[in-house]
Amino acid sequence: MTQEKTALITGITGQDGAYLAELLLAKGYRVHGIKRRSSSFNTERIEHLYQEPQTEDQRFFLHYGDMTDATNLIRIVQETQPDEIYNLAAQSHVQVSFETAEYTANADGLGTLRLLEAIRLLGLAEKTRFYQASTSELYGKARDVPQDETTPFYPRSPYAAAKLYAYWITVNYREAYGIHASNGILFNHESPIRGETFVTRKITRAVAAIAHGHQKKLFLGNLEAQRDWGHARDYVEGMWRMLQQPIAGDYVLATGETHSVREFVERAFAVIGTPLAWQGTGVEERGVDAKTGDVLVEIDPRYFRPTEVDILKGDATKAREQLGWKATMSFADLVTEMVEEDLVEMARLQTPSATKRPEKSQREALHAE
Ligand code: NDP
Ligand code: GDR
Repeated sequence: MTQEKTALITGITGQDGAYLAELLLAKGYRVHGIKRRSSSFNTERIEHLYQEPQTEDQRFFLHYGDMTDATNLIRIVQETQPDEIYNLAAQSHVQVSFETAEYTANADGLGTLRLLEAIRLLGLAEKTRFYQASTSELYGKARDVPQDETTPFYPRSPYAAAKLYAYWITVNYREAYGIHASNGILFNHESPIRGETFVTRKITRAVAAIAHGHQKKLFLGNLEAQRDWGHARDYVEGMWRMLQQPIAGDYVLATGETHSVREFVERAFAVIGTPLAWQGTGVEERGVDAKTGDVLVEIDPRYFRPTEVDILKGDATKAREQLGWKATMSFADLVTEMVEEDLVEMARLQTPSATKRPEKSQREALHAE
């Protein structure tokens, strides 16, 4: 166990925030998280970490806040005096960023600046280490494959452009003010608690719903996109390792393998024993059950993006050599874990004591991005 440190996590209610909070609490940290006020529950992923305010030796705290609210962020940083800040909060959906470009720039780009300014203005430049959740989306249309820390960026969405600003302002505050500020350039990482509108979880939930007879078909966009998919639990370990280095830096975290959306779909259906066959081409293409001929997958052009990122494949040599980090979960195991967890969840929702939940999950499936 490390000595007791205080960490502040923005985006604690998200996939990575939940895994990171678990990791830091297990290491003996006091963990403060920023959550947004929401009209419905948004703390499902961290409910198991919640402690009653009366608990002795309280080590987990939540604060209301928003990346677009500078005075709120300054106050929280002042009150918590963190040794480490992990900036994970973001409007993180690439397709949604085309519709909410200005908000995405504000939350993801300027939000990062607000936190760095809070560190500087409060005189914490020497005390507080900073992690920025940078992304493989920065590479966008980069010609070089695999991508590493030296590959030029070419963002392909308002999300990636906002994250580009966040990347460089983090580098700038490191160089200008000596803040221990690092960028983790993380390739896609997934898990059973991945947001339901990202393609992996959308697929695994649909496969589980189809297996339970709650859904007939899955509608997807571009099946040819290739991604380097790892497991989120591995990646939050890498974030922590970056902030334990004597000198700050920028690191790629990736598995080094790439797979298409099509492969992900095929493997997910294989977990429930359904072999897929493909018929037709373009938007008319269909994925059918090779045994029964039932149509299980169709293309919906609404899910095509104005500009797409065709292939991401990372080279994490620097992280392996300097942080001793590597991805531990294979693609096949990742898909299997996600489908199996969604099958369990789907079965749980079917129990009489949880009658309301299937309605909710079906509603969400209908609105999945
Ligand atoms: P999620 O979408 O699961 O979580 C995003 C978090 O940010 C949620 O807690 C969300 O709150 C919060 N948030 C969104 N907007 C604001 C705002 N304006 N103010 C305060 N909080 C806000 O993302 P992940 O956990 O998957 O990713 C974590 C970070 O890493 C993100 O910055 C993402 O862009 C980046 N990233 C993710 C990768 C991945 O593959 N997962 C890869 C590379 C980078 P709420 O719950 O209320 O919505
Ligand atoms: P990505 O993740 O854009 O890589 O961003 P997402 O899962 O949304 O898309 C991956 C690829 O799948 C294609 N696709 C679909 N995507 C969605 N969401 N829904 C569909 O129906 C669908 N059909 C095909 C997409 O076109 C794309 O090519 C994620 C986020 O976590 C970012 O925050 C993070 O920075 C990057 O990963 C690394």
